Amino acid sequence: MCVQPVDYDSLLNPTFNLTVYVEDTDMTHVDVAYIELRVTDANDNPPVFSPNQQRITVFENVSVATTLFKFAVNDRDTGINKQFRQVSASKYRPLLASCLINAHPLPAHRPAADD
Ligand SMILES: [Ca+2]
Ligand SMILES: [Ca+2]
Repeated sequence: MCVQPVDYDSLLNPTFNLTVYVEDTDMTHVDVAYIELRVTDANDNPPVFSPNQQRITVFENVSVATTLFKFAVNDRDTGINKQFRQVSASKYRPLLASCLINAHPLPAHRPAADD
């Protein structure tokens, strides 16, 4: 019986080998089944900025399309669940709307069992 949820993103090996036994009242009437259970990734982690806050000072005459800062972004999921798109909130700040703030993914992080 499972006593805790399975978290694919913290598993070192996503495959479990299970053995199931069945018997009736005659203890010699026993059978065994084997199950290979493979857990697949769910998109259960959001992309996270690192750092998530940065103070930037620029001259007022900064050129349009100047890269102000490159944020690193990590998502603990894998494959397509790790993909993200860059969304800018700069529509509220017309000056910054013309400047680029880039985000790029960090290398995949697979935490150790004792993380
Ligand atoms: Ca994700
Ligand atoms: Ca996941």
